[in-house]
Amino acid sequence: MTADSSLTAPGVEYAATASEAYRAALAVIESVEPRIAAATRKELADQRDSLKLIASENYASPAVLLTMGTWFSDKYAEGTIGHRFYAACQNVDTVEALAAEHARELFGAPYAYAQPHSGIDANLVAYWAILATRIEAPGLAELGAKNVNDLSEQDWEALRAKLGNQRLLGMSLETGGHLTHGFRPNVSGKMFHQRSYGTDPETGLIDYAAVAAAAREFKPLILVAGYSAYPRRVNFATMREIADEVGATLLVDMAHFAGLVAGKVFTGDEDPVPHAHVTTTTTHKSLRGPRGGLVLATEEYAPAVDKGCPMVLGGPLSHVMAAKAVALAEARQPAFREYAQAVADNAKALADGFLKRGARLVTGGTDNHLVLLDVTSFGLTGRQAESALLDAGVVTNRNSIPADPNGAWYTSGIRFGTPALTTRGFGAAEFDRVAELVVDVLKNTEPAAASNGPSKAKYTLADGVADRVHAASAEILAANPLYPGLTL
Ligand code: DSN
Repeated sequence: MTADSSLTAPGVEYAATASEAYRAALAVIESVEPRIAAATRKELADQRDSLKLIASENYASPAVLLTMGTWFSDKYAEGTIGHRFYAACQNVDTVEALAAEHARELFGAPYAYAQPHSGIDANLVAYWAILATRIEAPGLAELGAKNVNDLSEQDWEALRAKLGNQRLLGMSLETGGHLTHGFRPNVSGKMFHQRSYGTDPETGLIDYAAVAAAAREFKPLILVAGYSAYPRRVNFATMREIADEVGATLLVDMAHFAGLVAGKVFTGDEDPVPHAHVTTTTTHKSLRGPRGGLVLATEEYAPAVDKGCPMVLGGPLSHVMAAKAVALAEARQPAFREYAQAVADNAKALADGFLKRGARLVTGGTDNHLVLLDVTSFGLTGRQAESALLDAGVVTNRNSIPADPNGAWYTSGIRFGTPALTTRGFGAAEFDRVAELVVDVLKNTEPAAASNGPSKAKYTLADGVADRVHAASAEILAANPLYPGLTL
């Protein structure tokens, strides 16, 4: 397999080798549990046959996927590189060091920690590292302890009293923030006194003056920037100014747009890494790697982040760290920059395709990888729209919109993302066609009646529409195959 294992590369030299590898793997699995082999085959067929528009999903390369299926999965390696609580971790050390090196080089970060299993783990590591650096370190000095392991139960008691009063300011879930940014039912909303900033009700955009005013009043220890459903870029230099003014640590969660940072679409004030004290991400969204997390930090926060295990994490997933190293190596190739730019260009084409067909978009458009469509203009809830689209082979997810009249379960929005279909080779023309197909489905969907008015969940999709959309998308999908040349 060459470095150029881009999924859309013509010639697909890797395909024959990858096909052999997967056929062999499935034969082995089949001999033990044939239903799992069958489900694995079916999952590929289903992914090949649908328009995957979930903004947080992608298609990792065969190199990344194959890296996860090895005996690194069998190894325990709690601890850090060169300092493990288990014997025989020399190869895990190699893997983790390479993942961290690629991450540092790719993002220009002084320090990278590749152990988090997910984005939520990465954020928990970051929160505890910030607390440890900001709160525990002075405490440790006062107590004459070298590190947290030296603390007595009484010392911990004293520190817990200080920890429990810490404040966190993050973007609200309904305006695009993430659960882990202080949402009440999440541990982040329980371990901190939290407050949220939203977006301007007219424009839907982050109002930096309002964020600054909230920060001045609330005086958070941690200011969180980053989002899961905000279709715009963020000025991280301004966020850092706000954090500095109130003495907060700036944590940026770039899980959604890490690929656009890696691909140098977001640079300068839009690149979080030079501005944030700590940056977290997942590796499987626009970054196109394995499912997992990553933390980047300044020298100041690095020692505490490095203690993610045992503070928050147990044994690292060495096979996934290996796949992170492979994915990050791919993201350092020039082709990844072209991919990242195409992701952003395609989101714009999708947004324009919706707008010219009369749909309403939160913020009126996009300049990142996602588009948030307000489906109330079609008389639908997000739940109805999501289900009707799925009937037609269009895979999306419902999402709240600011001041959502339908709440967080039914919602009023559909979130679309371009990372996955861009990996398949879709361009602006294909995304315009996708917009046309989506609007066709939504215009032909009606809420069903319930005993007390229109249902928020049930709907009817006019006859023939699902077949029509399936047929149209089958043509575009066939022209842009997933894992071209890969046969099972
Ligand atoms: N579940 C991810 C998303 O869809 O945005 C975030 O955790």
